[in-house]
Amino acid sequence: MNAFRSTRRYRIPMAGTIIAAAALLMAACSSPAGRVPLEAPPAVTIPAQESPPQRQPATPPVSTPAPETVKPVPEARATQVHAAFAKRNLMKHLQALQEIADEAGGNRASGTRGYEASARYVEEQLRAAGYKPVRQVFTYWDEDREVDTETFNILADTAGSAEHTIVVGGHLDSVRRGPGINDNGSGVAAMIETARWMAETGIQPKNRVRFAFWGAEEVDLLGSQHYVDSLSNKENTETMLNLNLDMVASPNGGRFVHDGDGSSFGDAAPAGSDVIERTFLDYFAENGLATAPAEFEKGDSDYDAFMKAGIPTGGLFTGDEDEKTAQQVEEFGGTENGEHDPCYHRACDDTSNIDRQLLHDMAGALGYVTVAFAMLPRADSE
Ligand code: DTR
Ligand code: ZN
Ligand code: ZN
Repeated sequence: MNAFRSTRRYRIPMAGTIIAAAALLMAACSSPAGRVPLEAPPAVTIPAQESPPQRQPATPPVSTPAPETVKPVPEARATQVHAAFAKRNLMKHLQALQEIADEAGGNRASGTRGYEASARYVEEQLRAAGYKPVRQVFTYWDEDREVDTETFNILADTAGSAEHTIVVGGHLDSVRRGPGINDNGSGVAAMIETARWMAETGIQPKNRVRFAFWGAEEVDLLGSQHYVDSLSNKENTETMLNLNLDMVASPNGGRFVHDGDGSSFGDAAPAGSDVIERTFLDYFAENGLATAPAEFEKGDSDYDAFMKAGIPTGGLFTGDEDEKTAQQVEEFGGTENGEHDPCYHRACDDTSNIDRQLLHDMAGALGYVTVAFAMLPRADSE
């Protein structure tokens, strides 16, 4: 699989090019007629309530000469956020998830006591920060064991307008073969710390941020699909965007940002995904950190359900079993021809399988982009 192309993509963010696209994103998700894509939209027919809205696939965005991004809030500029996350204890969450797996037979897979204990840990962390997490239960047929299995997502909301909801998602379950510390304890740790950081800074989000810890991703992306399928048409159009975090601390990894504008892979991510990508790129450029685009591959992670539903999507990834190219070594360091994560889906995906610097870089990016969208619209945007 060639999930991403390693192209250096430093870019100095442009002052004064900010808000038009983001404002359209917001207007789109509150429009009574449904989401309005940023590019000239094909006609969209919203069917009856029983089935999820079937949108026309977004037209591949044409390249824009002056990229629009979402401006940072003044008190949360990219370098400040990076510095703030460098001091946050992300590893403690990974150590806790490791202990949970150790006590539960070596994994945290959906439907097991390792998953239940992982969920309780996440819920405690969220409650201690003032959130009120809820479980969204669903069942699925476990083909290996030939049993109906019950599992759940965990959802926790900030204050802010529900008409412009930002879903920050990452899967909480591991495979049965290992503890899943990079895949996806790393994404979970970044989400918990973003939630805690937002609560601690006292920031008042204008738009609701919903932190979503998905179940059964490793079965077949089931939790995120269940969530999207459960949205009414109104809730669908009120979902401003999805940010996906799945594997963000690969030991031989890179800083991969999903190709929302289709400039690298020509994929048709829903209109608005370009703004998300550029906002992530601003964070990395401001911090002098190299990135490379990651392809949105169907069926690869929890962004899939959102994309199929026409919801703008973006996210971060640091690589799985693919091998590192010479160019990626130039950009990110590491070992040429080594797997980005040699312990992918293995028992050795433990706390030693983590690039801590990468974890902090990516968690800061999540914090920055989440808050940038949560604070829209900004009167002082220029
Ligand atoms: N679905 C992930 C691994 C994975 C493969 N490609 C991507 C791209 C973006 C994020 C994650 C992934 C897993 O959980 O195994
Ligand atoms: Zn996995
Ligand atoms: Zn994963």
